[in-house]
Amino acid sequence: MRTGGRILVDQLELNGADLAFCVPGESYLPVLDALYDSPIRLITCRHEQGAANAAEAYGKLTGRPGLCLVTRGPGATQAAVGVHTAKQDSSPMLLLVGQVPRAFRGREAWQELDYAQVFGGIAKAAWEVDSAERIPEHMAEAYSLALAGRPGPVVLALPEDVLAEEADVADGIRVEPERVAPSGVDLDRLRELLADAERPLVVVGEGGWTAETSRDVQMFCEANALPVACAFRCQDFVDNRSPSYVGVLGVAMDEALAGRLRDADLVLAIGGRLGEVPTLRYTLLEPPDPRQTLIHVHPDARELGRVYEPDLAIVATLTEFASALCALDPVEPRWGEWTSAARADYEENLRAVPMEGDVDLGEVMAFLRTRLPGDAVQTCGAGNFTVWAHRFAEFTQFGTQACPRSGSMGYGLPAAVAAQLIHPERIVVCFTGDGDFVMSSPELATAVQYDLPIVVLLVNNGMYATIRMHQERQFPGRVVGTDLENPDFPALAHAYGAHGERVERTGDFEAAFDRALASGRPSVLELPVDPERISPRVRLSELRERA
Ligand SMILES: Cc1ncc(C[n+]2csc(CCOP(=O)(O)OP(=O)(O)O)c2C)c(N)n1
Ligand SMILES: [Mg+2]
Repeated sequence: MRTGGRILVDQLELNGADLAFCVPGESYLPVLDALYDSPIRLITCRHEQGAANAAEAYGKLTGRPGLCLVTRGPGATQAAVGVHTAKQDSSPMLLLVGQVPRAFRGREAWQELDYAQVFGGIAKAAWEVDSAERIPEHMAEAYSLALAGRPGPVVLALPEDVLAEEADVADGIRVEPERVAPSGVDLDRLRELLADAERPLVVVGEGGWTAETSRDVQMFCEANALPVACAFRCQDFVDNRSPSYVGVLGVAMDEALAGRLRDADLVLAIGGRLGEVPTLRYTLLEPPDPRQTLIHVHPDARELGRVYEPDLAIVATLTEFASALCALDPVEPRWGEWTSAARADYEENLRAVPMEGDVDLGEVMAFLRTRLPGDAVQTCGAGNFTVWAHRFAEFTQFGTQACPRSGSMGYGLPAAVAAQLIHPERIVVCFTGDGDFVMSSPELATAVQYDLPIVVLLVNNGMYATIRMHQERQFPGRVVGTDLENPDFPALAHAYGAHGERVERTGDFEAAFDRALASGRPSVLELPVDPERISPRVRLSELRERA
């Protein structure tokens, strides 16, 4: 006989879980108690937003569901932001929520929510477990759904009496997602379409990417001299040093790359949803029937034809598809110049225009490109600082970028906590802004508590610059709601027990970065920047003049 809490934790263990993120609640004490003597490491966060974002990042970096445990009502709603990111980003995740006892259900008991209804729109699935006996069955289904097709978040509500009751039931099994290979007919057609192309572009995106997928897609692109671009925040999907790599279809997209997607005559999308960001608000590729010949490969049939009608839709697991691609006879490329021009534009775009002010983010990024080892993990939240962090970074291996494709602020710090727990031996750098950081700064306490020497690079421009930029474009000079009066960030870091410094000049960054690493503690390096340089290509004063 085992309690429901124990049965649940046993299912997590047999599915290979090694980390779980929580804010505790009395609604799921039997689960906590079972974790007391489990090999799963329980990380206590300071806000459910942090716990959920950390779990999301775990799913993104490992491909196995990230685990987040929270209490009912307020705990679950605070965790919602991480569930939303897992959905938008296609990351596997399980949110386990305490629930009122079965006998109180439907009375709007204390902190009671109908989870199927609340999370119905943002999770892949959400339901309530009805008895301890059926926990193995429910958990197998939850793992299977989180991993199948397009990975995503699953929410399970656990009534407290279900967790406390005892049952005599056998364990489930470790869930492995179905692997689906592309058909020979589809591959033949793909090769034919490619042979007819003159300006092809491969676009890689989320949906079950792995290191093998990276290797195989790169091999295929290089063998066929094909240019390959990454969707927003999928920059670690292809080695950026490859002659085939041509850049990222992200926010503040390079115009030359945007032009290449617009002018391509064939787009081979491997994973991804060709969403609003990589298509520049659906303009580079126009729904429903784009000018470009579209081959869309996705593990989930429901994503194919949802926004764009592909000329060839291939349902396949990305790893199987990529390995099949490698086995295709290369096509004699007619697009050699098109690819090398795109590559040259990418390299040109890596060069930063000097910035006003004493701290130049372009130079900081140029230093990090040479200083960070290939396995260093980079995280971020949302803000204009990410435009520098993305444009001037170079990724060489899969699983090194944990950034929210959902564009959610507050993600970077908890994601760095997760990354450093998964990879204790690696350097983990969190890029954040003055607005972004404060949204999840309590997780600095988590980093201190678990001895995680993450390095936080905090770009301080005294405002929510992204919104200010849009505001100045549409309502010039009418600044409202976007100014920030900030805490003393190094002092705040010290108060948490972290290392903290303000880096006043570009030339001081290198030594400060080394001191941060040498401190062996979580570090916050504040980079005060001139608000005039609101984005790598945009000056605040020019925005006003133009308006
Ligand atoms: C959770 C959340 N709330 C609000 C926004 C809207 N938003 C996007 S960027 C941004 C400003 C970020 O400010 P900061 O971190 O200082 O970065 P900056 O743009 O100044 O570089 C805001 C408010 C968002 N993306 N996510
Ligand atoms: Mg800011």
